[in-house]
Amino acid sequence: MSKRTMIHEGKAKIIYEGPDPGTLIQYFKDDATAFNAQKKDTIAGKGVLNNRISAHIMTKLEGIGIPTHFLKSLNMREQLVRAVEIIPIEVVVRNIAAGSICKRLGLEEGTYLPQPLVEYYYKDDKLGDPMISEHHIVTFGWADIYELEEIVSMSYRINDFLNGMFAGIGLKLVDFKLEFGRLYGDYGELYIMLADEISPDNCRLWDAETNEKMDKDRFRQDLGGLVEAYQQVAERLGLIPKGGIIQGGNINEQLAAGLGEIENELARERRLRSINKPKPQKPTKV
Ligand code: AIR
Ligand code: ASP
Repeated sequence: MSKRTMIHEGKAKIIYEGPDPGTLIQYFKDDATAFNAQKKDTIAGKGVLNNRISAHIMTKLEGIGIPTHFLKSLNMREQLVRAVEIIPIEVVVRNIAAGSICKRLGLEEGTYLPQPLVEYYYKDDKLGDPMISEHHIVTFGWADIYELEEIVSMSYRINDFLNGMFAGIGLKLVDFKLEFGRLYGDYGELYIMLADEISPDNCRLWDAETNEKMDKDRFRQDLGGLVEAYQQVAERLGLIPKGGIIQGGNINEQLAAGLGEIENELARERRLRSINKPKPQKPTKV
């Protein structure tokens, strides 16, 4: 690992150069941060669980025709992904009010929204990821209208799919954050694909019966039991054996290793779908 070229170190992941051109290795750290890294901690096993959960969800999304950067699981903490050009926008989809929308609009936590809501934030830690509109995105050229349309339609489809998937295991999908990237094909075609990760670090998940929080809010709000909650999510998804792979802060290495192989079988059957992007024009209105 020491010989590898690090491309980028983020708050929860490290990106290394991949074995082949056009590939990267995504390493999941145990670090947890919140409120733009003002709050920090290391939580043993979090990276292993997020790697596993995210690999599973990305594979399922590929199965319904959502192109993702995920190629395959490599080991407990690493996955091979396609090198994409990250679009600097965080797309948040909300079904139930929680977190920043409650503060911003004075909504009571737990209020069901009349319909799923898509929001955009500009991905810039120095600015604290400010909320933006579609007009900001197009005006500053972070994405064009065709890309944005693709991103929004993918986000709604992902929401539909994940809502069903989590409902099936007794969890409410309150909200989640997505990131997308561009991949250029050999013939100049453009693929927009889901990037980053989907895990309890960037979804809010509540137990359907008790409304108990099973996501990073356990850390943000000092509720404790973060790894236990993430394990519960992984266990309900059928990804780890009952009782979990992290016990008393220690990872059962034997159990954790090799858990990704089923997903890798599925990942081999990947399809790509390009968007027909005409020559960019300067749009005036979205
Ligand atoms: N999120 C946003 N920035 C980073 C992350 N992880 C996720 C949160 C939450 C959703 O986006 O984890 O699921 C909305 O966050 P907020 O803070 O805007 O309410
Ligand atoms: N991940 C972001 C941070 O570290 C925001 C959050 O999840 O609260 O600050």
